[in-house]
Amino acid sequence: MPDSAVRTVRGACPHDCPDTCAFITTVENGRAVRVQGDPDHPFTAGFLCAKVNRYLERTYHPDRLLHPLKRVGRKGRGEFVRVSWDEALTAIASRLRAVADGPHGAQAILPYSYAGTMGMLQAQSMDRRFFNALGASRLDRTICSTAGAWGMRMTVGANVGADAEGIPSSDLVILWGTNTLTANPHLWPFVRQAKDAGARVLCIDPIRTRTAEQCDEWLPIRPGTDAALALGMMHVLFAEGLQDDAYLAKHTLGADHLRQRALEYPPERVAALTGLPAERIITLAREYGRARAAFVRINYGLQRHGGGAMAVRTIAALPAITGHWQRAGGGVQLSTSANFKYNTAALERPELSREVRTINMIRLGDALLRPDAGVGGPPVQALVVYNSNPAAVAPDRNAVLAGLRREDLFTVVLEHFQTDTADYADYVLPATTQLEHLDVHFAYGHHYATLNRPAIAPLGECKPNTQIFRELAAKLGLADPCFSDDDDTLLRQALTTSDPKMATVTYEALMAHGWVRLNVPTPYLPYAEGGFSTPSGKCEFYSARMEAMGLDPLPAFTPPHEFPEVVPELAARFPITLVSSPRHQFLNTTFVNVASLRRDAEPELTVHPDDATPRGIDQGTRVVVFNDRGAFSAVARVSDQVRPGVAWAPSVWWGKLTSDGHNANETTSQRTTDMGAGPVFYDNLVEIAPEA
Ligand SMILES: Nc1nc2c(c(=O)[nH]1)N[C@H]1C(S)=C(S)[C@@H](COP(=O)(O)OP(=O)(O)OC[C@H]3O[C@@H](n4cnc5c(=O)[nH]c(N)nc54)[C@H](O)[C@@H]3O)O[C@H]1N2
Ligand SMILES: Nc1nc2c(c(=O)[nH]1)N[C@H]1C(S)=C(S)[C@@H](COP(=O)(O)OP(=O)(O)OC[C@H]3O[C@@H](n4cnc5c(=O)[nH]c(N)nc54)[C@H](O)[C@@H]3O)O[C@H]1N2
Ligand SMILES: [Mo]
Repeated sequence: MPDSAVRTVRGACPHDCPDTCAFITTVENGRAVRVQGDPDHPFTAGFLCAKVNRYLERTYHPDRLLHPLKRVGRKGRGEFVRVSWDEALTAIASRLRAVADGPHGAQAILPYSYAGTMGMLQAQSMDRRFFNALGASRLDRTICSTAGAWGMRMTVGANVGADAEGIPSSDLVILWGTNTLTANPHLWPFVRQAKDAGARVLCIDPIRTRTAEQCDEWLPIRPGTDAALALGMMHVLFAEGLQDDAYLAKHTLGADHLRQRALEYPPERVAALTGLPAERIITLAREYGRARAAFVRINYGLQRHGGGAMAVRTIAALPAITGHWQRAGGGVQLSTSANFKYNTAALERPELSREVRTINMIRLGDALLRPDAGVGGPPVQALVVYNSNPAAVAPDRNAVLAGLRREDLFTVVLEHFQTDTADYADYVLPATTQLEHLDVHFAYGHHYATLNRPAIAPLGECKPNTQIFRELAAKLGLADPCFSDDDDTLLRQALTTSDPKMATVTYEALMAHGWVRLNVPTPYLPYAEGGFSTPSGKCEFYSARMEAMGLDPLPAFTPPHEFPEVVPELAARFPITLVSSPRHQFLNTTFVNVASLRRDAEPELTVHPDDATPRGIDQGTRVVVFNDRGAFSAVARVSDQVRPGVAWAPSVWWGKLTSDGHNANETTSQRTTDMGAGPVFYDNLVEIAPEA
């Protein structure tokens, strides 16, 4: 096709979001001129979010990295010179080889990646092969969802929940620990349909988010107390006979134990823990128990606390008590991701690997600085970062930056932009964006697989991650023929699966339509007739697996690490719980450098008047937010949009784009959740003071 022709290309939004939109790019004279949501896609419904509407501004941003760079200044200063691909790859390969052949072996090399793109090819194929064959340390990719995924697994067997396309049939929708309009906006049209048909919509969140504003009611819960609320609801459900005895008898394990446990959570006790009135806890339970099909949308916000896995496990038990799983629009959804069974073994080739140690990505600070602090194994001497910006997103940022500053650490960063992390690199390699490479996507908020075809040629000298790792493998002499597979071959390998839910997801269907629904009914009712994938095949109120792990086998309230009642001395010094959840216009740290989305804004902190007044904080006061781990500054907004004792710092800022160079992760800790070793970003006590 001549380059002058106007054409449209089907793609997939690559970002870490439940919605995984199907988009259509218009290309004119080789340049992308428009991206729009696919109007035919049942979930995308023809619209894109505030951020991805700016995808072209990001793609053609004047700061896009277009050539390999080599560091010339001190680490962190961001001083680089342009080098050729051959020079960069030769130097990287020889340094990685030297580390691998050194006293600590290849385990001294650590890959660091997350979901900057969620594509099966650009996020988990050639890169994994490369590090497997090298014998590098493994990375436990915990930074977002592992606590909740474990919680779901323990109760229902897998991270598989109710289908959002059933929501229009719901008569009660509970948005629980999720800011839908910001983090999952394509769910909203389904919620609207339910609302228009008479459903009540509730939001349970310590912050009156833009989502809470649109709901019938906001329940301002204390952070980290959701399990207590769910147990309080169970107390009332059982006490008032609102349970579904037939479903309980047929499809659950440990119902009698659970009923006993719920007796320990009378509304008065739950009110003291959650900060919600006892009367409201009772009426919430009644609303839930009397609903025909209540849809509970939990998301990852509520599991970023010490007891996050238990909280998800406990909430996930609710629809089995009331039998709501049996009806369209009923149930709990954390994710749909486990329904997608791409052939990850074919993509990643785990058999190329040997026994190596695993490092939890949220302990990056300790891994780089204090290997003795429980990380274990040899020191990290080389770090290869892609699809992630750990210098801004990882907790305990002071430790992370001190680690990245180590002169003996060799750091390579594959990026679109000169991020906080790229400033610490020895070599920066320019990567392609979604408009420039091939990929295929799963989703975690719906049931459609999506193909992404390249719409434009790579800008400058950019290369796809797959190609960069292919070339590095060649430079290192990794001989396995799998390193010659091209991206089309990888795509075909991803699809070689006999899983029945994937039967519709064929190469031909993707090429012809761009996206395809998994082989499941609409709406998909995963547990209507039981079929739980737990060891017992039942919904496990009682979990022998948790008992074997030394945990409470029954749902329980597990307080946050930094819960004032548990750590009164700490709370006396740092009385405010800081929630640093996403700013509407940012996607983690992606888009923070896009001018039309940042709009010269500065980091903000929303504080309740009860907390602001005694501290002499007014609207617009510049404040410092601090604890023993670190500090960052922000401009105060005084508002009852947060409950007293809670402050909100919309995130995640690039340190280098703030006035003091810091962000909220200066204050967050490297502690982990009860299961899944996940992060505890919102389990974070701080103090706030006007800046001196
Ligand atoms: N615009 C935008 N969209 C995004 C993202 C983004 O950065 N920007 N990030 C994406 C990613 S990676 C993820 S994981 C998802 C996250 O999306 P969500 O799962 O919705 O998570 P968060 O936005 O982290 O938190 C949601 C809400 O939980 C509340 N919350 C905090 N602690 C508690 C608690 O203990 N209990 C309850 N009930 N509520 C609590 C917060 O106040 C917040 O309003 O969104 C994705 N979508
Ligand atoms: N305080 C606080 N911290 C948080 C959170 C929070 O709510 N509060 N959220 C947490 C959560 S939920 C998550 S998921 C993590 C997310 O943390 P990250 O996964 O690190 O996400 P991003 O900050 O979006 O950084 C992704 C980077 O990948 C790059 N990238 C995108 N596509 C490609 C590609 O194809 N190739 C290459 N080489 N690079 C690419 C982007 O340019 C971007 O710089 O952050 C966590 N950190
Ligand atoms: Mo996330």
